[in-house]
Amino acid sequence: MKKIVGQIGLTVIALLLFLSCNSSKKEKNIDSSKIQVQGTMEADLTSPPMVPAPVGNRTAKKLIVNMEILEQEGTMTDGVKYIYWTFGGSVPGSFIRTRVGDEVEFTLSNHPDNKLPHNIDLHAVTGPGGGATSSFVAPGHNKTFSFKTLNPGLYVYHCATAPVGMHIANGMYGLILVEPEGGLPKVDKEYYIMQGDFYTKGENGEPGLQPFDMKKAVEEDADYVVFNGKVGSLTGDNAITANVGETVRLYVGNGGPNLTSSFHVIGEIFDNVHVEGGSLLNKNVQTTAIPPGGAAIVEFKVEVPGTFIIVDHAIFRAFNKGALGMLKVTGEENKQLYSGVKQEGIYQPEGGTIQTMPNNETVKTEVNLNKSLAEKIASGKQIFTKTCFACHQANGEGIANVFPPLAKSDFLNADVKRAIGFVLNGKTGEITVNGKKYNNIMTKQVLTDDEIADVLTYVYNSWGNNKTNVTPAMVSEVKNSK
Ligand code: HEC
Ligand SMILES: [Cu+2]
Repeated sequence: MKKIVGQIGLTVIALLLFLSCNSSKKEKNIDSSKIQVQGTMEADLTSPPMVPAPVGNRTAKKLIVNMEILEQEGTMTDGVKYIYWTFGGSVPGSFIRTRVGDEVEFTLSNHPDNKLPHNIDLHAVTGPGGGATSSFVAPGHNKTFSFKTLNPGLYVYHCATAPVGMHIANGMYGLILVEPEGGLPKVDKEYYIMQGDFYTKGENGEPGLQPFDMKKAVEEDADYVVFNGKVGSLTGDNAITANVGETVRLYVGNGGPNLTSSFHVIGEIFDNVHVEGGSLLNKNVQTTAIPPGGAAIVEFKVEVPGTFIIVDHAIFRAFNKGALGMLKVTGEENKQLYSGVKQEGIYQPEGGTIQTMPNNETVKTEVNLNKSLAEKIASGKQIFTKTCFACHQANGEGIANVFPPLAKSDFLNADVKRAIGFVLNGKTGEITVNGKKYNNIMTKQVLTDDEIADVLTYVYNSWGNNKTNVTPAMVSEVKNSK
């Protein structure tokens, strides 16, 4: 009797073990090394911010990838040139899209005009060096090797030729996506973004062809931190786009070489993040950390129109070193989800009242309209140091490539109505100030007509400008003319 009970017990335990093994097998993937390939196809490679068409539910194939290494001069930012080393002529390099079980036959060609040998280490490869030793190739040669994609996910690839840090710092990185069996869920828009840090002999913005600076790279003292290889690769006309109601998926990588990205889209929450580019799904994420040599897939639905700023939330990198992009969403407003400004008031801590702003001449608040020029300048200076100086700086010099100067500004001095319009309504889009292009965002300033008149009078009467005396009447004229 005892023996029988014991046997039943053992059988139950065995059964349980079998079941639990089986269910964990199901959650994981089938042994991808056993997936048979059917047929051959050539991979379609794309340069950023585009990605190739989804793999969907195609069967595993022998996938031919031809990648060419090009060392070429490019533009880091206006007036600043840099010699980039690239996989496929872009930074980051061409996007490679595969599925689990593919047999990738990879040919790396080193253009005869190049000066150096290179290779490739793909983090999607299971094998020594991720392919680095098998792909080491001198200028004017090519090398072919093959590998089977065993793990689904988003992976970084990079050059691993000594000095490795220098090859990466010059732009030799990109992403390879390995889709799971059956593909990823369908979305409306997909884009490719990769962050990188750059080290130049000259300081940020110093014009001319800037050579790589090894000392700064070792010290991790980046002059530029950018998306897709240069300042402005995703701003203005280069912004990525979507329509209200669409789902957006960003394949985000970080080439480094040094700095971890705190990837964030201002005004959006990531509905899904494939953490570290793997299979773990996190939901409702504000900022996701992406280390050098790492990646993440972020997904969100865009519900309201507007320009959504993409940043490394280590925020000086965004506003001072270039890590700033834009997603422009067009479509119908949805006031229920986002109202915009509902009411503008003057907040008076003492009285505790909120007054509506004087919108036209008929509503007169207690404003001294008979201020002398000196009084206006003094009041304007106070307003300037509260609101404008954060961007245009206390001395009106602005910040190179980001915030235009107000000091000796030809743009300012040419047209006072236009300047009033900027302060009233804010400004986006390209403008040229003193021969330099700017394409950034000036936020709408919440000021009364009187305050705008004073602050602009201060600006016009400082730093070598043309001494225009701006009156509240001029401000309300511009306001009412639109
Ligand atoms: C959040 C940063 C920011 C603040 C605050 C800001 N500006 Fe600007 N301003 C900019 C940017 C950026 C531009 C260029 C816009 C573009 O690229 O389209 C600009 C452009 C201008 C220009 C025209 C270009 C030039 O250099 O002559 C004027 C004039 C100006 N701002 C005045 C002001 C005044 C006055 C204030 C304060 C009341 C102010 N700005 C506050 C960022 C700012
Ligand atoms: Cu290289």
